[in-house]
Amino acid sequence: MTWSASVLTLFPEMFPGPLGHSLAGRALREGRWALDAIDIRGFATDRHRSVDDTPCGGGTGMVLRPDVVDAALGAALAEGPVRPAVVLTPRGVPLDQAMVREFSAGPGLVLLCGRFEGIDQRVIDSRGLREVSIGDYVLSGGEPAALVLLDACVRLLPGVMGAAASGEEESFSAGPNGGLLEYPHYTRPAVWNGLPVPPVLLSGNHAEVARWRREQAETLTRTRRPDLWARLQGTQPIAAPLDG
Ligand code: 6GU
Repeated sequence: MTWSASVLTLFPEMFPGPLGHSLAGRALREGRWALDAIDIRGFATDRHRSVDDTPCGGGTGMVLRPDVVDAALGAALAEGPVRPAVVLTPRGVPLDQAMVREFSAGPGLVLLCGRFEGIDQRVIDSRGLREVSIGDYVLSGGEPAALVLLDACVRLLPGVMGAAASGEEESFSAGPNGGLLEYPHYTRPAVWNGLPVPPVLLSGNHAEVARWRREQAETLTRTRRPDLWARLQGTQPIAAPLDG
């Protein structure tokens, strides 16, 4: 079975976008995954093709209508095998590599891209949609987040990455780098703009190289990502225990 993504959006022309290029694009053309961008507006029922309405309780902006979104979701979910349905929203659960591995190992995804101020919560709740965010900043819509999530999933599919990079040596994996941030990379020339490659990397001493890379990865993780470092140490970042 082909890993297949259906993306519900008001801007279907944004897809495949960057995923039509490079590794993901080649894999898409080779049929290693499939992408269907579905225009939510195609499920509008009134003569104005309206998809949104004013928020109950007042406030700025517009909210996507539950009837229109539900019809679009129903159409997407009826296709092929049962797939997890995700809504991309800044208030979602933060995306991480464990979630990416879970989605990539499944049959595919149905992705709902938020726009305007939001989506009527009743359709999210009644369809059991998983609310997912890609980080602590605000995008103007869920489309770039959907592209990010799909890229992360697709690169883990069999035959997509090739032999060059096995995916499991990089940051956030349980591979040889142990969930640390990646160490820095260098290539020739040995001196560039007066800047030398760290001599250990030219020493031919594989054990020394491995030790240096581990130290670099640990220092980077400790300084840039104290949250990750604390988790790897089996401790919590400076927060009071709930009890005791
Ligand atoms: Cl998933 N959507 C939007 N609109 N903004 C975000 C996001 C998602 N994740 C982080 N910021």
